[in-house]
Amino acid sequence: MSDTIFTKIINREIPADIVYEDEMCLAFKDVNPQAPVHLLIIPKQPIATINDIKASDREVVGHLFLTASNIAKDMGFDEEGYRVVMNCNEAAGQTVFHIHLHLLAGKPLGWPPY
Ligand code: IU
Repeated sequence: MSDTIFTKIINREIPADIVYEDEMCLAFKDVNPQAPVHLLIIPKQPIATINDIKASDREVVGHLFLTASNIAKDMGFDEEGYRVVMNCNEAAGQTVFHIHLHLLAGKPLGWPPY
């Protein structure tokens, strides 16, 4: 797949407010937050959409969820609650084609999300 803006963030070619990084993933603040806390958790390995996840990616994809859980706990949202969501393709609202978990917290979140 071609690089997206998220590869540029990983490579520090453009700035982002990075809150966590390890060998597999990066978490940073969304530039257009939809909640008081709105982070994006992305794999360093680019995968365009959920449709492109392979069995061999299960460790990295699982790691995104574990990272979301750890960040939410560190920020104290594990009791109150938070939302983790990943959009797939345009109709679901995906605009950047490098998979990312949205971590939203800090206010009551409505359901369904439309
Ligand atoms: P989506 O699920 O693909 O719609 O989410 C993409 C998110 O990336 C969206 O919430 C944007 O606000 C966010 N974002 C960003 O944080 N920094 C950027 O440079 C760009 C998009 I482009």
